[in-house]
Amino acid sequence: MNAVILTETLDRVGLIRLNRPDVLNALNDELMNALAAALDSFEADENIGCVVITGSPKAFAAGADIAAMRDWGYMDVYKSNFITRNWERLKTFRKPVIAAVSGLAMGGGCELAMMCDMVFAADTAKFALPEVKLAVIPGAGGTQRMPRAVGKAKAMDLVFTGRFMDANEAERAGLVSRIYSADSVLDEALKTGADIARHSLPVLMMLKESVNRAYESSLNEGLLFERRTLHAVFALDDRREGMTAFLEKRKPRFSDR
Ligand code: CO8
Repeated sequence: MNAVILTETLDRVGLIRLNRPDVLNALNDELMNALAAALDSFEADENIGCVVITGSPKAFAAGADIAAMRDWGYMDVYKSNFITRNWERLKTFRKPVIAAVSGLAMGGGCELAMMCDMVFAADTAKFALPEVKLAVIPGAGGTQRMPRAVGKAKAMDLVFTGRFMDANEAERAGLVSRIYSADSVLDEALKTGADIARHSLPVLMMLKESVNRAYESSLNEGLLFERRTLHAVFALDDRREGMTAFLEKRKPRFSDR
């Protein structure tokens, strides 16, 4: 049987490919556990500064596995704590993550992309939260992250109709940060990942935490968090090295400390 997740290390970038091609990368427990394990290992690896998650040219992921879910009842999902127990490892992952999305990102697949820090889309990418068509609702953050990304009106439009949003609309609306051709999107994500991973890792982690505060707190609390984190940066060897290298007109040599 094929592995449901394929991982590679390209210098300081960890690459994770979702790999259930027969079902358009539909997400099930096996895949989400494997994804969590891959993230654990990239988190622990001090030589990894950024992670890229991708699918196939046809599908990033077509959602949670409908065949797996069909016969579950309330007590099955409540007792086993469906989703919370193992589907949200990305939420606590501390290094930068780029989603490179080609083809379909539907339901849980769209939610997975939204758990990443940035979404790079192929011009073939299509995003949807089509759960309403199955008489279910998004369950891995779709009703919360989509309005934060694209605003309430468009989020309502997407969840009520289940329609597709193409890459251009998604970029205009703020869900996607860049669009590339289908054959270059992964390379571009890896290139950007390599550029990001050249920076000081603790500073990247502090940036991620600080931007995420914008979603999780009031403006005043967020500003205070940013200010205190900025103060903390002055404890880093890398901060002194970054400024010294600039003044000495040379490239910085970061130690991630
Ligand atoms: N789950 C299981 N199998 C799937 C899924 C899925 N989400 N999507 C596609 N497949 C399977 C198909 O059943 C088919 O299998 P088979 O070859 O054995 O018949 C195979 O993948 C290929 O699919 P199609 O033949 O349908 O391919 P098309 O190109 O004709 O159509 C579509 C592609 C439009 C993507 C179509 O497959 C489709 O509509 N899929 C369902 C998409 C969907 O509704 N996704 C949302 C699922 S619900 C959800 O994600 C949230 C639930 C809340 C929990 C959230 C946790 C993250």
